[in-house]
Formats: sequence, structure tokens, C-alpha cells
Amino acid sequence: MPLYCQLKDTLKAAIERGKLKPNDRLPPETELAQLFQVSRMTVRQALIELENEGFIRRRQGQGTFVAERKFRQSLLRLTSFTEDMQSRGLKAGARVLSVKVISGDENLMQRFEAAPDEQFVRLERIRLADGEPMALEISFLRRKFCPRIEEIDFTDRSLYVTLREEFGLELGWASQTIEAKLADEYEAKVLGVPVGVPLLLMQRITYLADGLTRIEYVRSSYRGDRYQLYVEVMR
Ligand code: 16G
Repeated sequence: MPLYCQLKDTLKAAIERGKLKPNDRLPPETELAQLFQVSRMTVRQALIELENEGFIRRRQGQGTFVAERKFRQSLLRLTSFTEDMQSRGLKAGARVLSVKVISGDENLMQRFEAAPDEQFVRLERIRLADGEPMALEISFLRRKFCPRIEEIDFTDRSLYVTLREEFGLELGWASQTIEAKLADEYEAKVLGVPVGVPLLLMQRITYLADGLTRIEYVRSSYRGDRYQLYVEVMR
């Protein structure tokens, strides 16, 4: 095994076993080289790979730090952001960026298989875990199923709980796609991350319990440095 791989594995094991904790600072390259009796090039190569895999972060002018742990998100259940955070013992929050009523949008009509005169509500939120921005979420809802939902203040309030409690809507299932995306200037600003960090863009269409009626279309951009998706597969 090449030397840099060995060094990378050693550092990775220290992080996974908790010997090195999130936000711990790693010694400078020269010190690591001395410590492990390898060249600086070897250290650099190991650090580049650890950074690409999300184990460490370089902060300009400050050094290299152990990255925060990633949240593991199961793909098997239709859960809300609030439920996901609560199951981890964290406080879910939301900051509302905008709310709008939209009509006559061709693209949305197709996605929802809706009639041409239908109105939609566009809700744009930053989702927070213990106050830290985790995702930018743009939800589109069919207004005829949740009239005047645009008047509700969604600051720190769950959309799924509101759909159930205020409008009697039970959700059944959802279809979802996931793709990689780099944070553009706007996303970087609202999420508080540098431009160009990887995001996981998840697009979901949620159906009511009747299995047929589409109620929600969402574009959720989750921070790729904090999220890991998890699924079990069978043979
Ligand atoms: C999740 C869902 C999103 C849903 C939101 C409701 C994904 C990719 N997205 O973030 O579709 O609108 O939860 O959360 O899982 P809330 O009930 O906490 O507002």
C-alpha cells in the first residue's frame, strides 16, 4: 500500500475512533511528516484525499481541522426535516426567506398534473439543526388543498405537521431524485458556506395517502459536507 494511503488510513482511524474530534486542529504538514517519518509530499497527498472524503477541512490562514460528523439520512422512510432532527436529539428550525402565491406556471402544472388555473404556494426556507444552516428548501404546494397556507408563519414550524393539523392532509409516499450540485453564490450566502461546496440536491414529489394526489414538490439542497445518505440493499 502506498505510504500516503497508510497515513490517510491512520488519520481516518483516529477520527473515526474519536481520538481526533470535530474541530480539532491537525499539526502542520512539516510536523506530520516528521511524526510519521514520511515526506511532505506524502502528507499533502493524504490530506488532499481526506479533505475530498469530507474528513478534514482546510480553513484559509488557520490550518487544517477535523470536519464535523456527517448526519446519516436514511432514504427509506418519508420523514420531515423536523422528525429527522428530533430523532438525532437536535432542535429543528426554519428561517423563512420568502412566501409567494404563483399561478400559470407551465412547469409546475406538469409536475403536479394540475389544471391550468391552479394556484401554487412557493415557500422558501433555510433549515436549521441546533441553529446551524443545513439545507435550503423550496417547497411548492397546491393551494386548493391548503387554502391561505401562505398566511402561516413557518418560522421554526413544521410543514408536514401543519398539513396534517391545519388542513387534515395525510401524506402517503414520495418519489425522490438525488443529484450533486455545487453551491452557487446565493446558496452559499444563505447556507453560510463557501461558493462551490458540494450540495446534495434532492427533489421530491409527495403524494397524499390516497396514493395518487400530488401535494408537494420540493427542491432541498442539503450541505454535502454534513450529510450522508444511507440505504440498505438486498440481493
Ligand atoms: C424534508 C423533505 C421535504 C419536506 C420537509 C418537511 C427531503 C429531501 N425533503 O426536508 O420534502 O418538505 O422535510 O419538513 O427529505 P418540516 O415538516 O420539518 O417542515
